Amino acid sequence: MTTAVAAPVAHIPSVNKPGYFSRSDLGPDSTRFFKEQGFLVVHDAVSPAEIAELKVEAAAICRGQRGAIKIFNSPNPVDFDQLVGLSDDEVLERFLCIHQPHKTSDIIFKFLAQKTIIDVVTAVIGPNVKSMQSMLFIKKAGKPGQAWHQDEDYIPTRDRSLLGAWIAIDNAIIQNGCLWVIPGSHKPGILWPQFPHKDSRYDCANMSYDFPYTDADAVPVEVPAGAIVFFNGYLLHKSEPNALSTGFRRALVNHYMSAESFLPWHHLKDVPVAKADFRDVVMVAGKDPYAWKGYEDVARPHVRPAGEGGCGDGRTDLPSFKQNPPDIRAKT
Ligand SMILES: O=C(O)CCC(=O)C(=O)O
Repeated sequence: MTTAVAAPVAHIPSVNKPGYFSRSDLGPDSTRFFKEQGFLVVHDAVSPAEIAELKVEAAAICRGQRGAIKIFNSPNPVDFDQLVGLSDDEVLERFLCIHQPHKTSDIIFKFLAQKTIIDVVTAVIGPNVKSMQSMLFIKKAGKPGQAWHQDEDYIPTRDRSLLGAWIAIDNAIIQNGCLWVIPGSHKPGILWPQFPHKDSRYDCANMSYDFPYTDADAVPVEVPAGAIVFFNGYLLHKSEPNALSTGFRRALVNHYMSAESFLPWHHLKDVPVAKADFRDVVMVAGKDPYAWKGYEDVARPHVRPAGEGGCGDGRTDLPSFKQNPPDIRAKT
């Protein structure tokens, strides 16, 4: 069983804060808010029983009870034998984030089509929606956050329809590393440059820079367990480290896009870029206009590199990076 102490909720904003809605208030106002600001919070979107189910499932996945998990950029899978005899908390502590858990867990798969998520994605994306990614963040006390980035840096759509649904499994507050967003930063539709930072507050994912906003424009998105934060794929967002001394800040993040758009992700050799369309996707609403192409089952769960022990890819600081910019075509 998981015994960690929950983060305090006392000052988490109520539904009265701009952008915070209850399930029953979803409608034109919440859709308009999302389109203008690029994010939206829905309180009580996931029941306490479902949250309890997710916590148990997270531990089972991290114990290897749902199948193999690969290590990013390594031929070796996670060695689950080393975890035998440890408590759930001790097992969970080993992981920052597992990508694609829906490929191995029926419970996580079910959450791709969670009711509130379907209500919101069909309102803001359109009637035909597919999902291509899930991520299970565990983020125990002391683990790093993620530097400023835009999700379309990683998952390109052709119509800017990418949307993340961030399900809070624990209360997420500033101290344990909640999300931060820059409201409205999705609107220009520009992907800002990135570099492989060496800032130990953040994991190995690249950091965006030279965007026309400052930290003063950022707002923390503190939410209680059971809330879902929805955010646009062009929205600049980050999370800080979990600075509490105990406990976890778990979240399940699913990504969605319009089924009308090709998904030029994981480009295949010999396929012209204009035809690239990753087909390991799950339809969650409406019809798939490309169903005739069929579906693939190629993505596998893998752990994300946290940066502890180094990222192994020439980490740098921004001034040095700018002095020695990479070839523009390879620029990250
Ligand atoms: O949950 C976090 O700490 C970061 C999540 C995030 O940045 C993302 O899902 O794109």
